[in-house]
Amino acid sequence: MTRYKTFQTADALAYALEHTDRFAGLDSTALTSEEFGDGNLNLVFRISHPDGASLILKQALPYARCVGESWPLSVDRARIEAEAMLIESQLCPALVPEIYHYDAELAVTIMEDLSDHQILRQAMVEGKRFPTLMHDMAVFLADTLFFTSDLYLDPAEKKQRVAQFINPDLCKITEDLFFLDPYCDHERNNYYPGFNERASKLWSHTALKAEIADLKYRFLTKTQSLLHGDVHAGSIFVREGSTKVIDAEFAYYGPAGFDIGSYIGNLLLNFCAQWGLMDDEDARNNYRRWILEGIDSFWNTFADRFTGYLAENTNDPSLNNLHWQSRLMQRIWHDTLGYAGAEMIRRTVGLAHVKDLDVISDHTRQLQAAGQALVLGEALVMQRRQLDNMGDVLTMLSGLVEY
Ligand code: SR1
Ligand code: MG
Repeated sequence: MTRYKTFQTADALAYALEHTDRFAGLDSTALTSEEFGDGNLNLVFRISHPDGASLILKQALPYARCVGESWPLSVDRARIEAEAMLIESQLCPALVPEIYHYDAELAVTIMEDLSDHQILRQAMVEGKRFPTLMHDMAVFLADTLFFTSDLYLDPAEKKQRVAQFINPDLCKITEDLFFLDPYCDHERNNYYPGFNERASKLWSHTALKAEIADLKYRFLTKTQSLLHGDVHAGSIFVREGSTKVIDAEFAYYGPAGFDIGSYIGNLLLNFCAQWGLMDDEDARNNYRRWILEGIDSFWNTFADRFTGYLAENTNDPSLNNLHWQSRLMQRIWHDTLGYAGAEMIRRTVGLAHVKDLDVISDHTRQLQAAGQALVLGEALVMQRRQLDNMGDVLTMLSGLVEY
């Protein structure tokens, strides 16, 4: 019989005290425990002592928190998250929180408290800039996507990893929310009043639906790399000089471009949302340029690093072929653009929105910003194979959105 039970704040505190030494030597009666998770799926507790020691205890619920018990979910996602984070922390220790303890049965992970950081989405809503963010994310994605793939791993080990990260429940969320709902009149869809006509155009856009089918099929079938699986701006903590990627519960083996595209799609969503977030036109255009230049430098750093790994660390002699490697980079690039576009579309009409657009107070501006996201998203999906480099993307973007 499983020991699983849903934690209350007192359970979380007692469990953390018993299973970590973070509070050793401190008066345990002074510890406090609060549940502050506002994400879609889990309970998240912060246990802290007035002297400054603290930790985060995350517990997976057996259902999707944002919907309720009518949407059951396996708590095996806690195992997947902890095991993926351990691999990520071996590959890029500075870019993920430290894990102190993990319990598969209780679906509990205890990790470093990142309260001195801020969630990237909120920071970008506030118009903040982080000089090392783009470099850090390029390193995180290049290293995790290369060193978990057949380009580096022994084929037998890689196949074992594919099995280790079979994640049907969480993949199903993405398969539905990303690739199905926005393209039909689904009851889960959620769009702003006045956006109905724009949303319904998606449902009959035959050519777009064919491209989305292509992206979904690759998501379903392409076991290229161990993905984080949910690299949106709410899964990244930032502070000056530090970036930490959290929430790897959607991890599975899939197309590398899905992670890269999710990240770029979220940056572009903020780019569009700034239309309604920042009143001062000069400040807004400046911030928008920072985002676009950031995406450019992010991709260049990613591509240089990944290409360097291909040259130096590809173990399979058949894959050690320069012509094929350059074709591979081109395919990852096209996937990246497609998944970035699909992320932008699903965040404007699907179930899970982004705060960037939701908090815009002027309704007209909100509709315009969401409209920009939809137009850009569609263009990225539809034109991805004709966009050879970031310069082409920026030219296309400046033809669609004024900045
Ligand atoms: C029901 S979960 C909704 C969304 O939240 C997660 O972070 C994923 O992005 C998912 O699509
Ligand atoms: Mg999450």
